[in-house]
Amino acid sequence: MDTQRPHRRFNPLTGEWILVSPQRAARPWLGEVSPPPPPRPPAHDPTCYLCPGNPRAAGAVNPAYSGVFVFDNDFPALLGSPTLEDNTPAHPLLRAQAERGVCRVICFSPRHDLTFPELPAAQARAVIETWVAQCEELGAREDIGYIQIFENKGALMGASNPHPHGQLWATQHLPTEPAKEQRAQQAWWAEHGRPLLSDYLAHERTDRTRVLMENDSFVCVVPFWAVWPFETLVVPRAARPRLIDLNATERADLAALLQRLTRTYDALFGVSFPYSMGVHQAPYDGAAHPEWQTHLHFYPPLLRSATVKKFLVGYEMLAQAQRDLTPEQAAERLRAVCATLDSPPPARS
Ligand code: H2U
Ligand code: ZN
Repeated sequence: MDTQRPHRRFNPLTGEWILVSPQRAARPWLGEVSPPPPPRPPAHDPTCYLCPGNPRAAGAVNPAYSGVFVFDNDFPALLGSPTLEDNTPAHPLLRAQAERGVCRVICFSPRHDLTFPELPAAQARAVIETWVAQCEELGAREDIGYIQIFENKGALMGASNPHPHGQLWATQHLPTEPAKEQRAQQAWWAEHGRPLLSDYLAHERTDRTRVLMENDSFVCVVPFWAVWPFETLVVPRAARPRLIDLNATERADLAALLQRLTRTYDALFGVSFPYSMGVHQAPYDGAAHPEWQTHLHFYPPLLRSATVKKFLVGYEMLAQAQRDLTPEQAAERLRAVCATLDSPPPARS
């Protein structure tokens, strides 16, 4: 197949197709003059509701924390008790279920001005350790079935504050996206007896075209079925259904790889690169789930420069996802940028 002509690709994790139109990316990449980056925020912002010692919007006051700081979201999307009684629907097309859960905010650092790629290595490791500790705690609860960890970075992705932070929403039920992945991974396991993502990774590590970076424990690829221009997928090399299955070396290797990946992103267009990222993992439902392989998705919206964003609208909303640049071209560009990162950015005081 000529991959420089329009074609569609299948996402085996979700069962969805993506239209790839590489001929559109052949138009010249000219004339983009990016505006100067916004001024750096201060190390501590007295008006920030995430900085140590500051009051939050609903009245609580943050402690003078020095590491990672987790608090219950003051405006949670989920409550600890059922919000709606399960009942027989008035019509079979009108189904509803009670949902309960926990929403937390995870501040990555007391420093208001450092993004994840700029954190000292030990602090990035502390973020991963916190994710795992949160999953240990919440996953053990009877009323929690799934834990979604994510970060919205940058105003372009709707982050409300530059202070480095992520969130955790833990629910009783398995949400839509991981539920699609669960169905696909279960079907692959039933047929082949191996995790879908282990088989995919084995192919990519042999092929190399879409591999961006790897270390002893993790591999990062631009997936064959990527939708966002510079979308990436980070997968452990060993079989690890959940975040809590990673050993200490793997947790440290994950932190190191995520810093290298996000530094690569920042260097691509010379801006603090916006994205939504998150961890997918097996449900915390008491079953082993050998079909599952935990992984992280990065969905960055930027397409051609610091200011040109890819919108998923119109055809994407109504028909199917579509991209211009091929995943192989994206991987090549990111690899070239990554090769120039020989040392971490200079430390700021
Ligand atoms: P985002 O930047 O990804 O929107 O995350 C900020 C979260 O912080 C958001 O969910 C919560 C918001 O509800 N928040 C608090 O819990 N307390 C506050 O004082 C302000 C924001
Ligand atoms: Zn702050």
